[in-house]
Amino acid sequence: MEYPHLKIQDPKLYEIIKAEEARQKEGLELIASENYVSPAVLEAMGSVLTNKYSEGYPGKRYYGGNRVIDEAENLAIERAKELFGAEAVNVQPLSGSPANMAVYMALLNPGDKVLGLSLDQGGHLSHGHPLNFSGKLYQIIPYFLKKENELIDMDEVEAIALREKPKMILAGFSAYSRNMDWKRFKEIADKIGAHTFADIAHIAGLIAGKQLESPVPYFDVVSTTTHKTLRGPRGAIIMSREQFAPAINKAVFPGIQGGPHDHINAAKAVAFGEALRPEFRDYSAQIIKNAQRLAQALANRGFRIISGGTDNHLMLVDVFGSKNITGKEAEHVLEEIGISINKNMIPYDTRKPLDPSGIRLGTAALTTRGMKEAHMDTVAEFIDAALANKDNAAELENLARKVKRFSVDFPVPA
Ligand code: DSN
Repeated sequence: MEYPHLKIQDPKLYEIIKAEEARQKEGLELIASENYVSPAVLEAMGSVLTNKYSEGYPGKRYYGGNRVIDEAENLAIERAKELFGAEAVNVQPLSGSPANMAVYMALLNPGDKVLGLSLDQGGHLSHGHPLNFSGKLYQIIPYFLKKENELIDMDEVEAIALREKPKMILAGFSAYSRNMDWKRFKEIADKIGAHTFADIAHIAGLIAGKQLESPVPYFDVVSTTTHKTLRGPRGAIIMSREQFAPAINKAVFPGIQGGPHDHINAAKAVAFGEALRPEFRDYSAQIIKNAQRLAQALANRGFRIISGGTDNHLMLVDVFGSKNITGKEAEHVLEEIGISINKNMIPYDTRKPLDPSGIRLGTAALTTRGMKEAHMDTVAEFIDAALANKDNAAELENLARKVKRFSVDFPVPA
């Protein structure tokens, strides 16, 4: 991409951006929460809509001059409703954690009990980690995966829910590779009169692309970030039943946020428009096919995949148990050869979060670049070879050259 003004006015930052462009082009992005947006999304993000202040909501703003901004925000809302079949949508959350904070504020009082998947088993900081607002302000009752099969144990969720009677049941994850039983979560919540809140940040694109079941028909509230499999700008939205919309809106503004980022909300509208196109279904189907092939290719090379495989775009790999290399070491070695991944705790990990037993891999970004199943075999080969040669600098250099040659054949949208 060209940045003619930056190049002249701020060459230092221009060089930094160009270096990041090169890194993205010449390497393989396997961080499960990342993706590459389209040039149209980038253009909306770089538009003059960033110049506006528009506290409030369409038709009810605290500043003048918002006629055009209202149109952009309404477009984003209408497209999100159509995409997910939601009754009401708030498109203003700046990111996933503030979106989730707004949901807590709308549905609960401080001190209320919430049932959420434990972070070290695939949950998220905002689902109740002790250092996060969620764990500090609310009483979090964690549920865990079944040790034998590393799956959410819905009977255990039900037993805990009946015993603890939480005010809200939270279903969602940042590192779980299997389908969610949304309907069963709702049935459990109904037995105790609890609210249902789904965080679909990781799989929103796969739901929008009609590849995975949606919680929207069952749940009270559903949040998602917009930049992962959904392939939009960094940000989030909150979908809800109409009855919860006033409380959600109040919690987002003035509860947590001030002026919305109108350029980002416009870019969300662009991304939702893209996801409404039929080809987005093919894209999301390909993400899953690629993830399943990558998991299989790694398993064939002796890596243990948590729960034995994946139903979505991501997988957790027990590199310590499989190859005696820690997640931290694996992240470092793979970065040396141009592959970005993140270290990750595996269920019932005996190691620590900053040097855990696992790594997390996702295929949304590589699929955006046009990769198919056969390419996943090559990616698995690179990963395996790098970890096997972690102390062999010459071989790592050789692999880095191969990764670069392979990567540049798959253009990054820009
Ligand atoms: N940081 C995101 C992820 O990697 O899953 C979640 O917030």
